[in-house]
Amino acid sequence: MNSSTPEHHPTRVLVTGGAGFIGANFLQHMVPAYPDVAFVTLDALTYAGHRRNIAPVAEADNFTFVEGDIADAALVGRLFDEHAFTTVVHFAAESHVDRSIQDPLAFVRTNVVGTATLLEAARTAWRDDGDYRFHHISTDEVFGELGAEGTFTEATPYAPRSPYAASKAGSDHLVRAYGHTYGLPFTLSNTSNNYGPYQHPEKLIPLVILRALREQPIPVYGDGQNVRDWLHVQDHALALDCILRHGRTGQTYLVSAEVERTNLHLVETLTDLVDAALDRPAGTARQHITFVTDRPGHDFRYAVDASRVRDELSWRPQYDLPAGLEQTVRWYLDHPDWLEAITDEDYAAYIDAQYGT
Ligand code: NAD
Ligand code: TDX
Repeated sequence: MNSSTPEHHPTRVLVTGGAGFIGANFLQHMVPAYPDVAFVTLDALTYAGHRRNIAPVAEADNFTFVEGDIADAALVGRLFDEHAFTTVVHFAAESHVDRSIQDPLAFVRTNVVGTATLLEAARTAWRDDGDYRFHHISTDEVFGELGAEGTFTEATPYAPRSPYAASKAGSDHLVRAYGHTYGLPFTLSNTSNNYGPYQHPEKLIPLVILRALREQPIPVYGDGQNVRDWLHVQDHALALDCILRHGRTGQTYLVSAEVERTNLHLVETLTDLVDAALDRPAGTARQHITFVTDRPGHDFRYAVDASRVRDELSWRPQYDLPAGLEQTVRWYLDHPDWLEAITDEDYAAYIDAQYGT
């Protein structure tokens, strides 16, 4: 293993969680961009993963889909043997904070045990001095919450506050421990809230678009003054492409477009965009905004300082928030079949349990 390689040249890449929101956007960028690189995605197709998210790359010669669990050590070991991966890009996770409050152990199993299983397989397979890299995708939520001022940096101490954030923090610690103890060549990124096409409508932005479209109550937790920092998922995919090839081994990169909004401001913007796109009278969807009981332990504010990824790797976001939100609203309105498929009986049961509507 070489822990000081400055550049990495991926050849055979295992992408975990490729049928989910960010993984699918990443594959839709990478598979056509690098036709000589083989991509294998391993995804358990939980409620959050859908084959139709990877339909645009499914037929490509350099793409293979494997249905399975990252915590299945025998399967993961067999895939390493069969494909001789040079690279792992690890997205697979339980990703929704509200679900982690209902069922924390599912998060520990996938996010902690699943990540450890992948790390063990990589450590076992990568015993020579080859050009290898394990890139771990994580979240800014590992740093806890901010007050009205300040930003997270790569030096911010970990202080996770939800079971989701704690399980992601555990996975980050494991990745760094494998780097330190075994010399496993890794990079790690902590990203702010993503938005864009193919996001499951349990998350705020697609949930609001869907419910504005259907003229259903639009739930805003607490007083709507919590702040999130929003990054378009396609900009995230470009940042990951950059970090994977040019990021320094053992380094962490915080990724964000550094665009903060209160939830209420964002929800009002989205409802207005949906009305405009559907030629409805202004204010139609706003009438459905409903303040509901706050999320337990709700983090007040996230804000990320992304200067390292900008300065070291010259990455810049392409979308500003107004253009990104408009494109996103358009995408959901233009994909009624996708919305129909994803809002199945399980989704209805989840919404009923979560919101009672
Ligand atoms: P997602 O929930 O949309 O997708 C997760 C994918 O992982 C799904 O396809 C699911 O089927 C798969 N999966 C879940 N458990 C699995 C298992 N045990 N084995 C194999 N596959 C499994 O999540 P996302 O929003 O695309 O997030 C991807 C990654 O990015 C996660 O690690 C998440 O923590 C991180 N992240 C997300 C955001 C965000 O705003 N969405 C922000 C920062 C970091
Ligand atoms: O119905 C809602 N009403 C509401 O007010 C929902 C679903 C959310 N919210 C609030 C809670 C948050 O302050 O909106 C904000 C965004 O909520 P989510 O979309 O659930 O995202 P968040 O909890 O911020 O976490 C997201 O960003 C970081 C992803 O789900 C994580 O996977 C990622 O790590």
